[in-house]
Order: sequence, then C-alpha cells, then structure tokens
Amino acid sequence: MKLIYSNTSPYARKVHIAILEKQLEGDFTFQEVDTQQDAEIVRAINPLGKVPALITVEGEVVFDSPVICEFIDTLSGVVELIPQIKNARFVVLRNQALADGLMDAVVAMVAFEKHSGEALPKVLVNRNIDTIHRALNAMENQIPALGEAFDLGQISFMSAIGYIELRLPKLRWREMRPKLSAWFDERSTRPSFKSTMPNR
Ligand SMILES: N[C@@H](CCC(=O)N[C@@H](CS)C(=O)NCC(=O)O)C(=O)O
Repeated sequence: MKLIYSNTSPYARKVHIAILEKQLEGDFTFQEVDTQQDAEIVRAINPLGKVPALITVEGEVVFDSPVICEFIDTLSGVVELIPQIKNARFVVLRNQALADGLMDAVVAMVAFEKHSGEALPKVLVNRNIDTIHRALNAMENQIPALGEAFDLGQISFMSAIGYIELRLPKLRWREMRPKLSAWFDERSTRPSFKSTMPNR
C-alpha cells in the first residue's frame, strides 16, 4: 500500500501516527508530495486534489483521512484505534471530527495566503481564530473523559495541536487550558508523535 502525503499536513500526520500505533509501517510505502508543485500528481490520484490519499494493494484509492484511518484500523488488531462499542465509538469519531475541524480552520488561514499571496480578510481571520479557540476549549473539557488508550480521537487532538504549534506559534493555545496542555506534553513523548514531527 502507498500513502501519498505531505510533510506538513496534519491530516496526513494523523494517518501516519495511526499506521505507527498499529505497527503496520512495514506494509506501507510513503510518497511525499508538495501539494502545490505536485498538484497534477495529487489530482490524478485523488479527484479532490488533497492529501493524504491511500492506494491499496488492490489499487483502490482511499480518501479522506477519516476514511483512511477507518481502513487502517481494519488491517490489524494490535491496538484498536476506533472502538467497536457504540457509545465509545461515536465519542472517538466525534473527537476526530473536532480536531479535523480545528485543522480545517488553521488550513483555511494558511492556504489562502499561500495560494493568493494576499492576506486573508480580517473578518475571515477572526472567524477562523474563533473556531480554533472554541475547538480548543471543547478539547480542554474532553480531557477528563479521555481514557488511557491512544485512540483515533487522541491521535487527532495531537495532530491538530501539533499543527497549531507549526503554523500559529503565537496563538498561545495553552493559556487557560491547563488540562489540555499537561495532556499534550505527556502524549508528546510517544515515539509515533515524535517521529512524525514536520521537518519544515
Ligand atoms: N478532509 C481532508 C482534508 C485534507 C486537506 O485539506 N489536505 C490539504 C493539506 S493539509 C491539501 O491537500 N491541500 C491541497 C489543496 O487543497 O490544494 C482530510 O481529512 O484528508
């Protein structure tokens, strides 16, 4: 199987961490792309023109990142990233959606400037920043309910916060969020998180 990814994509990092936590790295090859320079390559694989995208052994293309993570979770039973039990399952998937929405808001801010060379209008900056803070507050409230298992919801939280640290280093996301901050520091020591740190 081949994972098409970009080094800085938080969605791709989530998928990569999921592969490492499932101890499946031997089953994958990884093709790094630049979503701007290699846009044609990416579009030929994923009609949406986005990474991550997965090409299975059968040549089937799987996207987007939540679907890829569901697929990966079916591949081995070393750990279960998405619980089968109904309530626990929807909490984990909801936490993934929360983190993905946060990533969407950060990407919206970064991508506009990158693609147009212009600053994002203030009204949209404020809207995205509000979304990011609301999502972080919701994460802070979720911390006491999180279990020991590093499930897909937790992997998603880590990838989203890692992306804030990369793209919005001045955001001061830790302020007023002591539980999230301590939890992030503790989880940051995991080899899967450390080895997927973006290198630019
Ligand atoms: N919902 C998608 C979002 C993926 C996404 O937005 N990826 C960005 C990189 S962080 C991308 O490929 N952007 C290229 C583009 O839109 O041209 C997922 O979860 O996989």
